[in-house]
Amino acid sequence: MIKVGKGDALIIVDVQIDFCPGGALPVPEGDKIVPVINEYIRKFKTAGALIVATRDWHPPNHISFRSQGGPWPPHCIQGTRGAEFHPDLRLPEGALIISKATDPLKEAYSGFEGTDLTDKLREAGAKRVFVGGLATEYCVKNTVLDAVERGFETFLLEDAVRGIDVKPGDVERAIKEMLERGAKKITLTEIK
Ligand code: VGL
Ligand code: ZN
Repeated sequence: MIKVGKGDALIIVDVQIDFCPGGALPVPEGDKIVPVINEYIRKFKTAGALIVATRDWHPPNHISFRSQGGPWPPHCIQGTRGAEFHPDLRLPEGALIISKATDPLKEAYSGFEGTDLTDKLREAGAKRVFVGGLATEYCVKNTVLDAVERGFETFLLEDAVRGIDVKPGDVERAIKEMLERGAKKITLTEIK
């Protein structure tokens, strides 16, 4: 069991309408993690931990879009409905929202890239971070690896992530890589 408290941060990655079924870049079963994440939120909130939600927040001409030669259909365009958090996600008051990949010329899968997330976590006194969300092998993976690199003890929320698996095996390989690099995996029942 792990007892959460101050000094911990929950990082919810890109639980947005466009990444859920029916959205512009749907992650299969992406919406299934929402009730699980809500339970994590409840536990972390009760424990006085910091709660962070990242969001993919692209300009309409973002470099990752096919129209610009990138790999993805247009998604999570700033101010559109698809860029909103999933309507059932219960982000508490005081949650820190981190917008990323806002530069038209730069892809940024990690919540740390081009944002002040590191400073915000340090200011809050966070030593451990717990990361879940969408998609496992893109934004979750890059956020987890950056957290490890920055010296945070980093946990992957195994039951609160889903991936795209563009190539079958991508998700499995991503999880393996995160664990090899020092992240640990954990599920809701192990959290007190
Ligand atoms: C993501 C693909 C493109 C993600 C963002 O949030 O994992 N994936 N943009
Ligand atoms: Zn994106």
